[in-house]
Amino acid sequence: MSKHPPQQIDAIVVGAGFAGMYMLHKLRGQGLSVRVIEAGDGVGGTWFWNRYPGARVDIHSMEYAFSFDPALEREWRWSERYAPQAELLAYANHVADRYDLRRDIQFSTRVASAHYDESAARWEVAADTGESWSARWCIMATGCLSTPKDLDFAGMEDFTGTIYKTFAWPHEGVDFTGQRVAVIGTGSSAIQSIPVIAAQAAQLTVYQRTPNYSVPAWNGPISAETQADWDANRATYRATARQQGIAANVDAGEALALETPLAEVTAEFERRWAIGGFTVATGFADTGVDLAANKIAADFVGGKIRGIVSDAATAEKLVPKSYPFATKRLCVDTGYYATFNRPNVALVDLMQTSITALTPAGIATTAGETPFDAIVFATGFDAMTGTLSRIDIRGRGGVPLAEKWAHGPLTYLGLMVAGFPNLFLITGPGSPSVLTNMIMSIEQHVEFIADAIAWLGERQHTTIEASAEAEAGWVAHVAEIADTTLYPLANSWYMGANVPGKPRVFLPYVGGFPAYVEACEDVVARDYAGFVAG
Ligand code: N01
Repeated sequence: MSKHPPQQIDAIVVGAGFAGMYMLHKLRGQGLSVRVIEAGDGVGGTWFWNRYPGARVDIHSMEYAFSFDPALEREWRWSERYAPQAELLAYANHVADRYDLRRDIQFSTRVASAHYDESAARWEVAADTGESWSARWCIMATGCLSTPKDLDFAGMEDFTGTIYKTFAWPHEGVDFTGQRVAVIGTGSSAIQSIPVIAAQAAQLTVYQRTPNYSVPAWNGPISAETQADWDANRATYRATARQQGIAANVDAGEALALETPLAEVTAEFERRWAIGGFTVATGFADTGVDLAANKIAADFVGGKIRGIVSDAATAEKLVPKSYPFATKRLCVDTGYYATFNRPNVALVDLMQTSITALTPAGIATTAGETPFDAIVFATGFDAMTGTLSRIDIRGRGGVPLAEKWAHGPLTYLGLMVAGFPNLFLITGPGSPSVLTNMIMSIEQHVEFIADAIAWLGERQHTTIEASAEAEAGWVAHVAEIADTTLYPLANSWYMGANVPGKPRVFLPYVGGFPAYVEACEDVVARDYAGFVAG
């Protein structure tokens, strides 16, 4: 319980990543008093925490930047096609400075609870520091991948070397020179860090449970011509990106692979492989919805892996076979597969041997024990719901959000939850979020929320809430669309399948960014249809 009376404010925002920073800027611009509460001691969210070697964005940097202020866009210069973590964090700090955000952000403070007081129509929010706030609006800008999965390996405390976690990397960096290093996991974090660690360590052993599809980034400096082209055509690129959903260059093809001669399909995949990034997955409209079409893409990428990795047995282990192409998050890499050609790199297939425990010296599997100086966990996140379910959030009647979401998240547009008035989620489950350029989705959500609050203010309303019917309709729609795709066939974090006991529900909205924006605009045009204002 708080020792002091709660601080009275208009809006509390949880998290000072890109979502929380822009939310603060917008609401302050509308004259509201706002407090942002952030667990870390700096801004940047994802890019504050994930400082592992090789960490970088996998959407083009110029698109992975705010678009709300043309002056901000003009003055910031990215050095590489895919900016490294340090530069992304510098950008976040630049935004915080430029808009004087820090004076309303409280760092090193973790929100523990948020309870709705029905009689006052306010949120009572308490932090682990003992402080508390009372706010009309409570906005969760907590990120989609911000709570790591619990590490459940036996003997964690027995290991006498050093344990590192990609999602909580030491700020001073790590020098692996001369060390025997293990990496557990082969998701995006591992796939980015493995080539960099391999170049430094004496020996690197990768423990892979499920191989991932990865496509080349072809990262490099941004040329003067590219920069000039972007500067001249910024508005067009931004508009194209909003249509494509992910990024301007994904160039979503409308042709069906199954109705196109195989030689043409292969040529198109080759063309896209040479461009790199997500464009490899978006060439044909049936790749994500038809198993036979998907197999063509899978065979193409499998062929690339076999072509890059010299040892046939290792290549075979690296080729995914248990799920359709791109139904687990596609990775974008720099030299990942080629890293397995290095003499100091070994691959352990956890489908053939499993980890039994960490030992004082290293890792024991059913095949024996291997000594290590360091073990890197790149084991992923309790995605999209993990952070929200760890905060004690209670709505009308004291109902806990975790209880309401026991069988999977229920939201209207991924923005609000019935029974939780004035609580907004930025890029929440049921919104496109992780299937898009996150910055683009963040801007759209922040602007929706700010506009809704302004609209309510103009009408002297003090509350807004999703109706139970609208919520049920949206949840059914999200599930229905997911079922038209191949996504549910993979044991992915999109499905909650990476966390034992988590309900198996497709978490983001897969209908596409343009369709989602249209749905939001339609709701607004119909005076916030599906929401109840009071
Ligand atoms: O996490 P992941 P991540 N024993 O869940 C394995 C974004 N991101 O941090 O697949 C053995 O993808 C697990 O195996 P399996 C991006 O959206 C973006 O890498 O469950 N292995 C898997 O291989 C991404 O998708 C960027 O069988 C275990 C790995 O650990 C998301 O964040 C960069 C295990 C976890 O992979 C998460 O990526 C980085 C166990 N007990 C991340 N538990 C960019 O923008 C888990 N694994 C570039």
